[in-house]
Amino acid sequence: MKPTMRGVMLCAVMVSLANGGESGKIDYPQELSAEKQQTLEWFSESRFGMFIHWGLYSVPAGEYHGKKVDGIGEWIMKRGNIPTEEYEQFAEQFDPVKFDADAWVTLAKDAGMKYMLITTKHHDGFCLWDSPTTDYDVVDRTPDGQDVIKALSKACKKHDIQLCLYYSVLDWHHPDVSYRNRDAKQDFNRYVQTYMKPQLKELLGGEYGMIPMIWFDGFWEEWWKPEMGKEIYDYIKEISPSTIVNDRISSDFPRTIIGDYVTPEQNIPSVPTSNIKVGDFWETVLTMNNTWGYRKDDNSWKSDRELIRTLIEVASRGGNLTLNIGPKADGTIPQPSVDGLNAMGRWLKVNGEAVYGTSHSPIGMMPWGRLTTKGDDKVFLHIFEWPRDRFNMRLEQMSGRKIKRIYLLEQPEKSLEFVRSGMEVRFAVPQPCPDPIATVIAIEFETKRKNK
Ligand code: H79
Repeated sequence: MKPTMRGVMLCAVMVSLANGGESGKIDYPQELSAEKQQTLEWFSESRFGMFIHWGLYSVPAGEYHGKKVDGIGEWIMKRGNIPTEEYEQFAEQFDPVKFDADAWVTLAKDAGMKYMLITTKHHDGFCLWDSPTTDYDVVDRTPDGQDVIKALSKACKKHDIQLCLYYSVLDWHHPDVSYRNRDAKQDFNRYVQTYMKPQLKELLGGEYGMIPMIWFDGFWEEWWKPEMGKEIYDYIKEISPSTIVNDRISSDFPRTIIGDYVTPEQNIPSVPTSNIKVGDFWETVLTMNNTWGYRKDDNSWKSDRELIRTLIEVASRGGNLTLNIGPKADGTIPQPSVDGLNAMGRWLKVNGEAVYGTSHSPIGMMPWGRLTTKGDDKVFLHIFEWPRDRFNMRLEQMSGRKIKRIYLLEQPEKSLEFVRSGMEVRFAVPQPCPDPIATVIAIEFETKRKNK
């Protein structure tokens, strides 16, 4: 599916991740099944979801033996060079007495999110579900012993949120692939056949409900070969035909794209919006501060304005935003994350129509804000710079059709008067600015099929 196009886009935005294997491209023409098409449609309409990084790294929270370990919190095992036996002991302190799956899901729902994406197993190899393939999991090793994925799958079902799963290919704990014991006894293929595949079956086979998307990460180690990526992609098609798979399953990423959607990290694709072809699905994953897994010293929280405008930016380019929280080991969520999400939820309650199920801007970015469209009869203007009196805009490339109505999403019953001359439309806006973060104006056109 347009691998060249995707390759170009990713090279532009993900240079930091560009470290594929040495092997050549594998030709992998993709025919998307009807089931996958349907999931991709759901994915694209949803626009906004929650990422959750939770695991043993939440215990040290950025500090080891009283000393800071720099970098993203979930990498502390490697960056802090913590011996495996010592790292394993964090499990005894992973005691989420305040974990409330319903509360997490409700937080996502109130923020206007449609899905939740959680780390079932991050690079450290610790599993958040009761896996029969290992005892290095939350049920077998922690005091509370609760299957986190099961609890979340129940809560998600109850609140109509889709549960999606993150899975790290690389594993610092598994003896067959861990960088800690590179020796002749290591058997990469044994890990794939007897560990990774059974685990994916446990996760996607039905126990946790239908999982619409799986999000692989940790594709860059030498031992992970393009054939293995293809094998896993095909395997998922077999065990869960509706589940869409992200691009990072390919070890040659981003040069070879296997997968159904593209996942830029900490970055919104910066190519002109007109270069993103409709039908290419992507999702920007983003932190609310500077870490994925909880770090007690990271207080660089994004403002409400930055969060809301980022969501608009992403939607105006036709993508999804999956925004991360890093809960603490006791199951609580840092308050600044909760506050930011609530602010987004309040904005979406008024303006959600201009985000969910929309398409990218027909005219790129404007100095005053961003645009989204819905169907062929609605354009939404997300205004960042509120005009002092009148708003002038050229409608070229949008619609030559008659304007039916112009109104603010926060006051939909009140039409704004407008004057149209040729391709230009002019209208007065109320003062003061209703929402300095972003006020949305809807322009509704006459539909083509009008029987009058
Ligand atoms: O889970 C979060 C991060 O832990 C994970 N992805 C998000 C969602 C992530 N880990 N690393 N990165 C993202 C950045 C990757 C950096 C890399 Fe490299 C540069 C991979 C290959 C080259 C660092 C240097 C790791 C290997 C060499």
